[in-house]
Amino acid sequence: MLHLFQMREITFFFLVIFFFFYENMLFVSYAFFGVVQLCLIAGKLLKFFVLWVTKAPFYQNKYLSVTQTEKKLVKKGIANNIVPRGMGSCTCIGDPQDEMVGEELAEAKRKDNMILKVLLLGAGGSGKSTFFKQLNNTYGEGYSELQRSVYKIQIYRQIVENMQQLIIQSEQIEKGYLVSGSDEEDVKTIGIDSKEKHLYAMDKSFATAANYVLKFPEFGILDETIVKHINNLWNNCEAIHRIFEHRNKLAVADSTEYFFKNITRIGAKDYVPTTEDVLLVRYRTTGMTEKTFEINAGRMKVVDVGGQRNERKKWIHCFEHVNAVIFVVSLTCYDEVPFEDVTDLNVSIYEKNNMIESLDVFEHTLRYPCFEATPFILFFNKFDLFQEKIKHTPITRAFPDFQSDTDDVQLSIDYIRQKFLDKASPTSTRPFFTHVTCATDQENVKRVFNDVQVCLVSSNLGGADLV
Ligand SMILES: Nc1nc2c(ncn2[C@@H]2O[C@H](COP(=O)(O)OP(=O)(O)O)[C@@H](O)[C@H]2O)c(=O)[nH]1
Ligand SMILES: [Mg+2]
Repeated sequence: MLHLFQMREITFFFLVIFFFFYENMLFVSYAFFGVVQLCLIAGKLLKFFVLWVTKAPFYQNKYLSVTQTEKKLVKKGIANNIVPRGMGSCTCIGDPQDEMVGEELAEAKRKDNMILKVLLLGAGGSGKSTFFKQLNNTYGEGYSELQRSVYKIQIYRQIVENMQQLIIQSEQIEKGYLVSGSDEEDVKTIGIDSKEKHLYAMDKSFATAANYVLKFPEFGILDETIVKHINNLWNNCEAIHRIFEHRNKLAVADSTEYFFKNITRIGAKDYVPTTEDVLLVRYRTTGMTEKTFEINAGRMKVVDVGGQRNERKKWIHCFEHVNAVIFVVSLTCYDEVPFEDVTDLNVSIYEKNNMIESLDVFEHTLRYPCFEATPFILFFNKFDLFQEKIKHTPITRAFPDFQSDTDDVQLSIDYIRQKFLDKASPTSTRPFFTHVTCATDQENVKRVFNDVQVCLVSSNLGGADLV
């Protein structure tokens, strides 16, 4: 209670008493100040009494550094990262009723200003960085012309490297490198019948173009000549297209087709990447990037990390104080070979499968003790590409036990989803959410992250049961 009275007031009070007894010249003036101070003290005593009797919530929270709601969250271990606005700023006592209303408003503001820390995890190529870029595009400052220009070199690299990869594979098939096993074995592992290998060999007329592309420097800038040769190979060479059909085993990104088709625009001297180019470029993330976005009037700090095997070792450092893990799964990776296992078309999709690797990474991630009670949000991503792929390639490539109608989109997704959910311990109370997503579709990302924000805020604050 003493903190209601300031030292100044107490000092004046004793001075008045002192001069009253010694009747010196300053008695009148000090007596005046003393009376005023006594009135103020009496007023404060009365106010203190009234507030105490009515147990006004304002008073109870007034001297706490966090609110009761925030205390509850911290106790539950789900809001250790709450940063209320104005923490540490000074406050003053006003009208109790105003303060009570103000407290409710402040509480709402504090909830709004919580920063939820969310980690984007998942195998390499699942779409983590694309989500991050899309969030920056939608809720961040977007990409200025200068920032988009930074991606130019990565776009050039993806085009040249992927074309080089296609040419190298064609040469290897031609040399007979891929037909060492029996015919049956070849069909099973690479999907190419050795009797058809001539279809994968490039015509001699493409030799100049192929040699030029193969010798192109790693960080070279596209010019008219390279654009002409790549255009020629992509538009006229059947073998290149046939090998491109096997890109799932070559770590050749799906978006490469888009870049090949747009190479004339990209090869122009005044080329500035569009936002679409930025979203589609495949660039292996190293290290981690984080940014806070305003979503649904709340704030979410999103952390993007590298997904390749060597990069995953670095994740451990970001595991502290996380409100949710968004685990991204590429729906289309069920017939893809992990980047680290790509050597040539000989690799068997049944032995090295990106979907199985993704399941392993998921299981491994769930086991980290610091994630024991952390909500997991599963994004089954690349729905646009999945819809196309499922028409000709069933998910039995990863899950031979899948018996259902093989080109049924919904059944296939349900099966994949269940495979991931089965990895959770049956005794675990950890909440899981799942979403089918398309990271390149801005509207879809907006909707999904709005849901994520609402779900996390309401479940964190209200302690609601999560599905
Ligand atoms: N079509 C399509 N492409 C996607 C989608 N999500 C990611 N990609 C592409 O997949 C590639 C790998 O994505 P990236 O975000 O770099 O994967 P990360 O390794 O998990 O960060 C990039 O070329 C993206 O443009 C999607 O939903 N649809
Ligand atoms: Mg990445």
